[in-house]
Amino acid sequence: MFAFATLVALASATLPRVFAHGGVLAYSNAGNWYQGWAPYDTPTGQTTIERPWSTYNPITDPTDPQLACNDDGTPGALQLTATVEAGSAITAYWNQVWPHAYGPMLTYLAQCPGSTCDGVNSNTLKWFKIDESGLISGTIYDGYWGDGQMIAQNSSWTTTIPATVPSGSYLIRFETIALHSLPAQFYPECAQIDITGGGNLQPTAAELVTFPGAYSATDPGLDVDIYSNAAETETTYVIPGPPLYGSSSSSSPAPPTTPSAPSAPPTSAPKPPPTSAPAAPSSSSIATVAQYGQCGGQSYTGPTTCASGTTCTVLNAYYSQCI
Ligand SMILES: *[C@@H]1O[C@H](CO)[C@@H](O)[C@H](O)[C@H]1NC(C)=O
Ligand SMILES: [Cu+2]
Repeated sequence: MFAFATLVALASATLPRVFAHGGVLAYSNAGNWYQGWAPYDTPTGQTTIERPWSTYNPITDPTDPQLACNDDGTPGALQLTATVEAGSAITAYWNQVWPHAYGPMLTYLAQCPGSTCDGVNSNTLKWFKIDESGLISGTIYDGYWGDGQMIAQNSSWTTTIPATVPSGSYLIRFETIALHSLPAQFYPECAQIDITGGGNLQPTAAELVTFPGAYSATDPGLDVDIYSNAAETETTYVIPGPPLYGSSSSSSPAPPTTPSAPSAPPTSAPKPPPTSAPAAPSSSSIATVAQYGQCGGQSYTGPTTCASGTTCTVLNAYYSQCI
């Protein structure tokens, strides 16, 4: 009997936690809705502005070629391209409800040679960062992050295409990085856009990076143990990647030295009550969650019993974790 229960626990613990991960499923710009690639449907017949991708699992190796666009970079057979006005806002929608509230949000552009990104391998491009949000307030351990804001914004992120970007064919790469476990988890996705009405500020050499290449596992913003004692008081976080586009250009006005006040995080939002483990239907169905695994949160239906020595702790309404 004991052996059987142990077996059940092991089997449950090794099930893929598909619903703890995901990617960008759709985009919107200027009132247009663009359904994204569906990674678990047959590729045949799919037509979308998003580059194909194949799994909800995160990338955890910064040298993985898939870090560029979550695939080998080849466009789909019926690849579309959205026309996007420089200066307009484009929104990427992740799975509802995105589970990871700790880590930065980043958006990059890469211009393709020639008049289309069709057929262009994303690993050959130079990328520049046009948007980033790291630790907005509080501490590394339990502060309000770009990722938390993404969740609060309908699990979506909106980036404005800088009006100064030259017109042309680009890949836009939205990325959320999750720091709740090490190694850090990267969730990048790319879409093809033609930027119109642009300006003439080329990114500087210092602002241009490749994927892979832009990140290293030892970057201070990636090699972060958010559960360390130091993290409980640390309020500074260094966002990985190159300096923001426009920030190092001599021809552009110096950026303000004080960051504009971030929109106030919902500090007074009532904390959800601690997840009370629902009564187990029978004693033989108890599976335990390993340290740093998910054990609760809205719409979570997996095991809620933490491995001995760890406690199920509410991180936010959507995510409780064995710590
Ligand atoms: C929230 O995101 C979903 C897609 O995940 C979208 O269909 C819906 O319109 C969005 N709601 C708002 C208010 O933007
Ligand atoms: Cu996940």
